[in-house]
Order: sequence, then structure tokens, then C-alpha cells
Amino acid sequence: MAVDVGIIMGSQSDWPTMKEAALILDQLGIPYEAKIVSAHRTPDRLWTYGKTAAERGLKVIIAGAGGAAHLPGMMASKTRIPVVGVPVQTKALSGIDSLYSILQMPKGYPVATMAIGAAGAANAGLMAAGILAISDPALAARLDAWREALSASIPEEPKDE
Ligand code: RP5
Repeated sequence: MAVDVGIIMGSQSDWPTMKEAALILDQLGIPYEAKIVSAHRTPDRLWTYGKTAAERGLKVIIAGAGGAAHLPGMMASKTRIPVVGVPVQTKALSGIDSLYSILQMPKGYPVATMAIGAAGAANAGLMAAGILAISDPALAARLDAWREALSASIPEEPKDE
């Protein structure tokens, strides 16, 4: 079955973070796949994934990695499909290493870089949804409803916890 979004990550240890993107796609009814594709440990898998992404019909790739996070950038160098990067939080440097590794792409090969960690992964799902909604009115309506529900859930007054 063709899927619109590929969620890729450098390691199994990234999945608790990247699952936040998957949850958003589930909520919005967007078909996706989730794969472990490591720039360093499985470079041939990365190459094949990037080389075949367009012909397989993927429309957005969400790529998460931590530390020397080369996966999103390498994927952007291998496919013209938009890549949304998620810096995974690390123990040693709190994800600043991941952020800088993903953010500082050279001219010509952009990665749309999100915030560090779970919020960034969820926003990556929403960014993918926004891109897909440009040419999918039904999805656009679902995304609008999702945004309105979030807005409506925010109380006007703070309360003691
Ligand atoms: C990166 O190294 C992965 O994206 C992960 O965030 C980090 C650590 O990987 P593990 O040692 O937990 O497999 O490639």
C-alpha cells in the first residue's frame, strides 16, 4: 500500500520521540510507514530509501536522529522530497548537538528543522499534514478541526494544580 509519509529514525532508541509524529498522523488519518534508517550504521539502507522514495510515492519524509544527527541531511541530499528534521534529545548534550547537526545544512539541500524532542516530533507530524493538506481538501478540513480543538482546550484562567 502506498503511504504519504515516511518516518525514519537513526535508532530504536529514537522511537519514543518519533512516535509523537506517528500519533499526529494517526489522528489526522494520514498513511505512513516507520523505519529505522541509520546514516552511520546502515548507510546502504539510507541510500536505497532516498533513491526510491519518490518513485514509491512518498510526499514528505520526517527524519529524526540524535547526536551526530546526519540522517535528515543525508536524506535531503538523496531525494527532492521535503525532509522535516527532528533533533532527538541526547543525554550528553541535551540535543543541542542533534539540533545543530540537522539545522546547519549547506545551501541547496534544505531540512525543515523542528524543536528538540517530543514537541518537535509532534510538530513534524503537523508540518507534514500542512504540506499534504495543500492538495487535499478533506485533510485540510481535518487539520483545521484539529487546530480548533487544541485552541478550544486551552483555559482562559490559570488554576492551582
Ligand atoms: C543516533 O545515535 C540515533 O539517532 C540515536 O539518537 C543516537 C543513539 O543511538 P543508540 O546508541 O541509542 O542506538 O544515530
